[in-house]
Amino acid sequence: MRSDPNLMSNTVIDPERICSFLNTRYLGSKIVCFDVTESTNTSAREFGNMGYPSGTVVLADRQTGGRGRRERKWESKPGENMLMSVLLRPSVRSEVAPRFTIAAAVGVYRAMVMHAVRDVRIKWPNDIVIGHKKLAGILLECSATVDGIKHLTVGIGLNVNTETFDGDIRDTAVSMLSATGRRMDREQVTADVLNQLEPLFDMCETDTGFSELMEEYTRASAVYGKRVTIVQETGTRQGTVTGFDALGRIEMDSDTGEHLVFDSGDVSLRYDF
Ligand code: BT5
Repeated sequence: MRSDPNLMSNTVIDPERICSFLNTRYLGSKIVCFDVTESTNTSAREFGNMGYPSGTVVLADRQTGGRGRRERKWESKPGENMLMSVLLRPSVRSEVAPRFTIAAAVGVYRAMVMHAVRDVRIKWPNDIVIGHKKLAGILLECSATVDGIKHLTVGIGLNVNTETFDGDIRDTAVSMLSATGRRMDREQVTADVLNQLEPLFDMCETDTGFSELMEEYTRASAVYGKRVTIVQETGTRQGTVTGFDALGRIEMDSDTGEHLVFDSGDVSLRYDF
């Protein structure tokens, strides 16, 4: 255990080094690192229930149960990537919680641009992609009561230094290293993402802030103006993406002439291009 009680780690990830790159007010005020945990999102949620402050960051070198949406798995080889969850206590209604996925996507996007990773786009709602390959995924989980949000967990898995991927994701995943040929400093990248995220999370708390954020999201979108298929449990709908609304939902003009709005919770999106 290190000397600063807010930086809890005796792991391969060095929180003091991450801190030395941070210029945030509250993100990373407490950093908890694990060599291994089931899922940083689960750990962050537990810390949330224990009263840890907004801005607590949980990092792991390896997850035994890393997850995506709807019971899907998040794969990551030890020592190579960023597995991070941020605990937030925003003062917003629970229906605007999906805004924080949008903010996280823009934060990762900006950090990739800073590191000169080319052709990075955001695939609504929660993927950062290069071409059709996935570089990062975001998993937002919300603990809410009837009174509103208790806390949010924003989980981000970013492929940093994986050279080659195996199994199901062999041909569909990409890393900063595989895209650029450059091995990256994982702690620096983590701090760069956090530095970008803080003002973007703040923007989610107001309608004007969020609409500004949405403009940047739309410019970075892989699907804006494109033909896509929305896949729901009840069937599929095809059309052209016309934008994203104040709750972070996707809007499209369907091939059958309807204007449709979809919530990220219910659907997946498939490229038609
Ligand atoms: C996501 O889900 O993309 C959200 C992933 C969030 C992971 C982070 S890691 C830190 C925190 N702790 C957690 O337990 N989770 C968060 P979804 O859209 O459902 O995509 C999942 C799909 O992405 C899988 O079914 C695979 O096809 C693919 N996938 C899994 N691992 C991948 C990887 N490393 N790179 C690219 N694609 C991957």
